[in-house]
Amino acid sequence: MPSASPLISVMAATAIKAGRALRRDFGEVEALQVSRKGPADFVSNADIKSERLIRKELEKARPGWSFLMEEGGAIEGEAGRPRWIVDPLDGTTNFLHGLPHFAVSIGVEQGGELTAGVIYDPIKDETFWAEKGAGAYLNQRRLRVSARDKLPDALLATGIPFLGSKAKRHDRYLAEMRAAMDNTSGVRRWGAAALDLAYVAAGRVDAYWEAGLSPWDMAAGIVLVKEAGGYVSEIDGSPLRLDSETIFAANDRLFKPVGEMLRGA
Ligand code: LIP
Repeated sequence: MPSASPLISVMAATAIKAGRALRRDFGEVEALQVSRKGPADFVSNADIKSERLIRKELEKARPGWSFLMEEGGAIEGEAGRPRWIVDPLDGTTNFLHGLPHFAVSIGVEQGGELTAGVIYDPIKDETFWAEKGAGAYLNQRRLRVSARDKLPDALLATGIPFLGSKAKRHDRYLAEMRAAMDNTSGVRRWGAAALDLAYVAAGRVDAYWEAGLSPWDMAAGIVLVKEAGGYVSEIDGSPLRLDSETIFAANDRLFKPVGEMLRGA
């Protein structure tokens, strides 16, 4: 990897190891779709196994760091040390249904700031990574957000609220979606927020918005978008925090027009 720091190397090796295990389990899940019991227990097991593996590897590489993990929650390390923010399986619903689009996401927060992120897609074998000040990359290739600047050309990604969504804003969301339908070249819903953010960084989509995410869905992706030259905020334009209710990310040229479109909806 070009100019990958030792930290990124540890994160990437860990994400790839966990991702490969998930890919093996995914083969089982596909087979379980047709069984009467279904794959639900198997999938929550795969999720937990993935998190254990990640925790073990990261603890070995950087003893004393804190964790914030989807399954295990907050684990305090030594005071003043950085914190890992980990989603061991982002896109769980896709995984459960045998849809080959999911990822492992590992972010680092230091002194209240997100400083590094790795997102690994084990099906496409794509490692997205970024470190503050060092740029964003896909495998060996430097990433840059897209250069599109006109709303009618913009392709957006989103997360559609569903039963159990934390953010109760379905009507608001429908208005936003209507505005996107009226004004842009289309909207995609892939079902893995970490990859949606990685795709903004990679210029595959021009903007992304969703509500009701958790810190582990967003942490690594935020670093990727920023290091690829994009912007992130809440949908209402206020600064994004890890506990924000909404997220909006876009390339530098469309951040204003797409943001205004969503807010004006
Ligand atoms: C999921 C996200 C997805 C979102 C879901 C959930 P999980 O993460 O990737 O985009 O719509 O609400 O947050 O639960 O698979 O880690």
